[in-house]
Amino acid sequence: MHDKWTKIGEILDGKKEEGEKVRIRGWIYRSRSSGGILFVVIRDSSGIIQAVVRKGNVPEEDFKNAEKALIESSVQVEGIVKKDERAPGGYEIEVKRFNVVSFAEPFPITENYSEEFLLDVRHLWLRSQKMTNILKVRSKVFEAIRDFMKKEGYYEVQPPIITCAGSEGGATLFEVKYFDRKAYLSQSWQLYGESIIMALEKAYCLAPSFRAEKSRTPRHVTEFWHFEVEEAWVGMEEMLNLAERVLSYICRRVADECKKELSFLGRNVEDLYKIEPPFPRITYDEAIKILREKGHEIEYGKDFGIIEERLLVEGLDKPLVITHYPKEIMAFYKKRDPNNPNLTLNFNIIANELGDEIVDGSERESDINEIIRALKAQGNDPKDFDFYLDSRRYGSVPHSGFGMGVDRVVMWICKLKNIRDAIPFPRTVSRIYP
Ligand code: NSS
Repeated sequence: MHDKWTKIGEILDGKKEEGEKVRIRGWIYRSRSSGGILFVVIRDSSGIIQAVVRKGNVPEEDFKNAEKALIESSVQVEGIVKKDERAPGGYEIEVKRFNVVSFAEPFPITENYSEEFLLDVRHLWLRSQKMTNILKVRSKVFEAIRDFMKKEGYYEVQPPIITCAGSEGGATLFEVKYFDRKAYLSQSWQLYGESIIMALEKAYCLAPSFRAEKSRTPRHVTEFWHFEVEEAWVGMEEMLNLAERVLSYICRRVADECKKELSFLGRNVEDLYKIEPPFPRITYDEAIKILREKGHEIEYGKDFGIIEERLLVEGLDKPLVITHYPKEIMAFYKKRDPNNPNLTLNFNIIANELGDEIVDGSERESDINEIIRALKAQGNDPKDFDFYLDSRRYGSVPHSGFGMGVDRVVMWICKLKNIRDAIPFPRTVSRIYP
């Protein structure tokens, strides 16, 4: 046996000659036998391929072991590459040696499974082709974000996860017993981000955020990955432009580099190449008008939920930007619009097709008294935010930022129905196992 291991994907990509000897290693994906021949489909991280084990072509013990080995047994196989139109992927391996590394017990995931059961055995379901493809796209999304931000000159910063105050309201704060005090899991790096940019000017983080969301919706989890940007000396327009460009870059990178995965998941890559700035753009007031024209009655001043966002993106082939929401429903840090103090200089980006908010951004309020007023109006004690107020006391500058829900972006790109499927081990109100 030669030393080098071949990845199954290399064979499927035609990188091995017909008749070439290869050695692969992986797990049994499925297996059937027919008159002294075993058809064993083997998977590794790069794909699946059929291995044909014929009695008499392999040592007797190898054949017995191959016959005995159940699904998910780990194996090492040596054989000859053959082109075969009928085989899944167009290639198969004529096996010469079949070595079982570890015999698996009967695998609990069979043909008929419920969503709940698959979540109970998530650690095993991750081995499915569906989850493997999603996780590859997810990895590419993170890679794309980091590459884009590096190219644009932003510093990556690691914010704290255990925090003293939240920026997104008390209702969704996870409390942590912290020795003899209370602390909270981070909802957003926002308060820290606004302090950090007084040093770094251009900064971002990729970190988990936590929300004690009781709502059981297909777009909420209690732990999500948050890509947040904060930048000194820029206003809302520039920040919105950055959010559009990074989203477009993510889509292009995934379309360029994950074609096979996207096709498996049923996503047309051409649709991703269309995600080019500028995105269509309306104000909150215009959105209210459109909703009412569509026959959806909504009170002015209410935040949009899933129903409104889905109605608004109907028929669009790019994400929708909604700007200038009413001040009263916005977090304390969003800057008032100088032209209309009832509104803020903020933007949300709603993913087309999906109809979920993937980005929330704004210019930040510069008037410390206005921040204190809004903090109190939203039931906060300004004392808990004193360090944050220092970012306004000591040489503040105009600045803006946004937060992007990365899991929702993955859900959108992979055309998933539930955010849970975008995450290896999703956390929801009812689930922290496995
Ligand atoms: O609450 S946000 O709308 N905004 C913030 O946290 C700001 N402090 C961000 C900033 O300006 N630095 O959350 C931002 C995004 C939102 O648009 C969603 O895409 C996502 O984070 N998000 C979530 N994803 C999954 N599950 C939950 N529960 C969730 N909450 C927000």
